[in-house]
Amino acid sequence: MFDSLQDNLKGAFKTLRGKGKLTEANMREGLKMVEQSLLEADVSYDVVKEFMHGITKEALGEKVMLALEPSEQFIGLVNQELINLLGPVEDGLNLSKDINIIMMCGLQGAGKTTTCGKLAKLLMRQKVKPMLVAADLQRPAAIDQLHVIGEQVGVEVYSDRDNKDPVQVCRDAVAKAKADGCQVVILDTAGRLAIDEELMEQLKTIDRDVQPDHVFLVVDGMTGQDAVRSAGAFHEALELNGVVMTKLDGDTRGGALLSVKHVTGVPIRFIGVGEHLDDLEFFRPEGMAGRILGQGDVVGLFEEASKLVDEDEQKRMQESLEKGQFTMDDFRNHMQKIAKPGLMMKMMGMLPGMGQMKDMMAQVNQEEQAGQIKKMVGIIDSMTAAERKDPSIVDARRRQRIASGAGSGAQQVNELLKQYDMMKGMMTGMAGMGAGDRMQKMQEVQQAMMDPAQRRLPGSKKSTGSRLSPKQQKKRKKELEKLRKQMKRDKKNKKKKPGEDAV
Ligand SMILES: Nc1nc2c(ncn2[C@@H]2O[C@H](COP(=O)(O)OP(=O)(O)OP(=O)(O)O)[C@@H](O)[C@H]2O)c(=O)[nH]1
Ligand SMILES: [Mg+2]
Repeated sequence: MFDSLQDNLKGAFKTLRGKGKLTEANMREGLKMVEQSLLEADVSYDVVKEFMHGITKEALGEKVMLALEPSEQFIGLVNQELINLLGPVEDGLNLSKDINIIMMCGLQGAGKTTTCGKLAKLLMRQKVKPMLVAADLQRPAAIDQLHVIGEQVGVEVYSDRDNKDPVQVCRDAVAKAKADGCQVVILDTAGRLAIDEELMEQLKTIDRDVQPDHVFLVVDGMTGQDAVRSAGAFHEALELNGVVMTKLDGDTRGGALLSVKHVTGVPIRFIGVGEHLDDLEFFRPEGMAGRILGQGDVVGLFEEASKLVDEDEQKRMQESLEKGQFTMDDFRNHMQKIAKPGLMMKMMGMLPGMGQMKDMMAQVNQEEQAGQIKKMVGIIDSMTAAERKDPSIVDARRRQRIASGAGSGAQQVNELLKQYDMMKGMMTGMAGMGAGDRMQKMQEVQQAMMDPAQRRLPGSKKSTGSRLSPKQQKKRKKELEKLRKQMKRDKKNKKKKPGEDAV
């Protein structure tokens, strides 16, 4: 994800690292490189300007310049500014009502229908019963597509092929969902090539009539600043409370992701990271900042990992982990699950301090990666049942035997045993905790890796993504209009290029 932005930022940090003492000129050079990285990643001009304004003063202040490791402090600053830029975002979805309605909208091909399916799957993992609604009556094939996805996910799909009125379809669907005991209704609406009056009117009518609790805009992350512009236009019409940014698995530069919250005030709530229906993640600014800076995303990693195990298995695991048991067989199970094309790379990217390892892995092709895991599994299979249960009984002689049985070296057996020990410690250490504590713990680990300086971007929008009442919406529109006029006046008064603050 955002490889070139990551590399460029890494370059900026490298210029500061290893210098015995930093001069102001060094620091300014580092700042300039950060600015350049953001501009190259297609981050909007104004956002870059504010971003640089936010970090420059502190980077040149005593706290950073005179610190023992100024480069680490500097990374901390950039990290915090990224978090400020991307957040805050409410945790999860507030689905406290008996029936919660989510409307998905966006331009043609952005990924609405796919995201509806992904979201349904994610909700089902959380024990929530969703219903998908085919409110895209533009093309008959759209209804079929949703049914296919519904079948894959195993979720009810409501459609009415004889009805030409999407509002009526949504209304009927909500009634049906209530009758069927569904807690969440997800409306898959029609898309257009460009924003037009007719589409907006249709969406506004659905919004007025069905009053969704969430209106999410699905934007294609590959389209860069166009995505941000369309988000602005949709927000004007619909008072969005979240963006789903899709196709971040592709060759995107990151500009849209880093600009959208600041430009429109609407936070990203989810990101789409692939075509598969499992490829939807809750958006967490801390995790994303960590990934961009190569610091890892521990919470994201655990969320990914938990998708790999089904519920029964999870329960069984939990029970044995609580007794402090994590055998080689469990370890083998885990390894085999990760040995899917692409998955290992993705997870590597979320592991703290694994940036370099990831680069190395990227040079090894997928088959070789799978081959490595096969080798590890081979080693485990060469152990006796007793050894798999308690590998501490493996002595030097047995190590040699196992190695020759598996066609590898004693060194590899050693490595494997070490990895197993590490994983066991981590797994059993967390087993005694409840889900909430575990999340807390992981967040602490993540935070411990960053500079916890809590600062906020001046002027950054603080919407966390909960929907406003019609009265609040009116008030906000007025405020926004006022702000816009003010900004226009300011712009006239001083036409400043980004970077004047920085250098
Ligand atoms: N790589 C990748 N592809 C995605 C992602 N999300 C959606 N797609 C693909 O994008 C294409 C369009 O997705 P749809 O879900 O049909 O888009 P839509 O917004 O419903 O399109 P319309 O209904 O025509 O307006 C499909 O080929 C999806 O597989 C993603 O996160 N990553
Ligand atoms: Mg669609």
